[in-house]
Amino acid sequence: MKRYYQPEIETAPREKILEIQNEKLVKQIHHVWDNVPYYRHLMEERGLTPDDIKTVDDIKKLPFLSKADLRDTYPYGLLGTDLKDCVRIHSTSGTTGKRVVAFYTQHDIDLWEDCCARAIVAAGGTEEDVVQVCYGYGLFTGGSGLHGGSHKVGCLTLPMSSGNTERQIQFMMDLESTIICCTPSYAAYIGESLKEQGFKPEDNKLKAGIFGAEPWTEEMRHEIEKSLGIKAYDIYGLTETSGPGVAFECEEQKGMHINEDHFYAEIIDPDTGEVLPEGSVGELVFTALDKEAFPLLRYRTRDLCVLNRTPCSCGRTHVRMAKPMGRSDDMLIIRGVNVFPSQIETVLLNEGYTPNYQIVLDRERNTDTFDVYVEVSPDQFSDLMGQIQKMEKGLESAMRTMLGIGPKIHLVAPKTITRSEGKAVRVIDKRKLH
Ligand code: ADP
Ligand code: K
Ligand code: ZN
Repeated sequence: MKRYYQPEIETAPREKILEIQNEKLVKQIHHVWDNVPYYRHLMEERGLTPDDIKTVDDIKKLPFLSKADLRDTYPYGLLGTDLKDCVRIHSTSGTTGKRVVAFYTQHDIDLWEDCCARAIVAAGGTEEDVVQVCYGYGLFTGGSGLHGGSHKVGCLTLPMSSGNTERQIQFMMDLESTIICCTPSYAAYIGESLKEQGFKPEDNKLKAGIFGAEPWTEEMRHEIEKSLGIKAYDIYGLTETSGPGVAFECEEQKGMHINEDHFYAEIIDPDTGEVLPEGSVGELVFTALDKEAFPLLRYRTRDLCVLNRTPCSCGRTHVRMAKPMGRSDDMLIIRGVNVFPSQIETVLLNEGYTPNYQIVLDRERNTDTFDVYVEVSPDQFSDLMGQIQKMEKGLESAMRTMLGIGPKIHLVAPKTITRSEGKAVRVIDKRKLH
């Protein structure tokens, strides 16, 4: 079986990867300097010219770009080519504010789809596979990215888009899909729906799933693997750097290989901007080395994670990034304590609950209130009607142990928390309304 989509580059020696990065960076700096006046101005402010950037070690001299720069220059201010050379536009999901738009030339689409093809092959995909893409199609990058990658690998591609779960299941069964691509929250929902329809995990032909676009825990992975009877692979990316496929998991399932021939990664201290030594947890920053239309340099993702350069048994030589634990702006500060929604998910799944929950924050008499609504499963619901209060207390104390702060838990009936077909909405923060 073919293990790599582009073996020569995916398993290239480190020196070779560095050489490619340095060569591409020098070219890219000139491209940006010549074509993006906004960035040229940021460089000039620091007294930099393209001659100051000779290798990736010089990247740290360059200014950062953040989402604020993207909003300030919306829509065309960071364009690196003539609009007539662009063939596609995508937009962020707008999870954390106003949407930003990204542009692609045909070359940019090609390299993006190559990255997604690498992810599909790493998950065991070949031309024998039927790939069901149930990420949203449209402005969102998830659908098109995996769709393009699936074509490149030669898989039979089912462009389902998200939603209409009944039809998803019918096609999955009738057309014998072998690989499914969607958000992990939608995968969990599909798993739940299959069970409700009386299907066992071994009744479907799925062998693998490629899930990303939102944070998900290891516990969630096990849940999905069990309910769908598959191996679940993580995939990471963001619209600004093209879309999913910037990094992807191999069969080791221990971190995602970053496609370093296209993206140079740094980890910085989110407060000071200082580049942190390898192995530190910090904010992930990407430089796109060969994107033409939207050539972001040192883009701050706000995703917190850690890089790992130890060799991987899969033979790929590209650096691995850990599962992002969430964005720096996903972190909730509740009565002074830092809380990530992913910690709550971990506790719930460890304690045998469903991953259907919602966090509601508010303020009462100048104190934050912290409520977590947790759905019980139908089994729990019928056995345990009388024991709800005891369960709520048990969960409150498990949360207190994990978080250092105790939410008020409300167990709610099955099917009362809205399911997500795309990215899940986990937090409702009403505090800002006061
Ligand atoms: P938005 O920023 O509006 O959500 P995108 O669809 O471009 O728009 O989302 C990119 C973001 O999604 C990333 O910055 C990251 O926070 C999150 N993300 C993508 N893939 C993963 C993943 N595998 N694990 C955790 N978070 C992810
Ligand atoms: K085929
Ligand atoms: Zn690997």
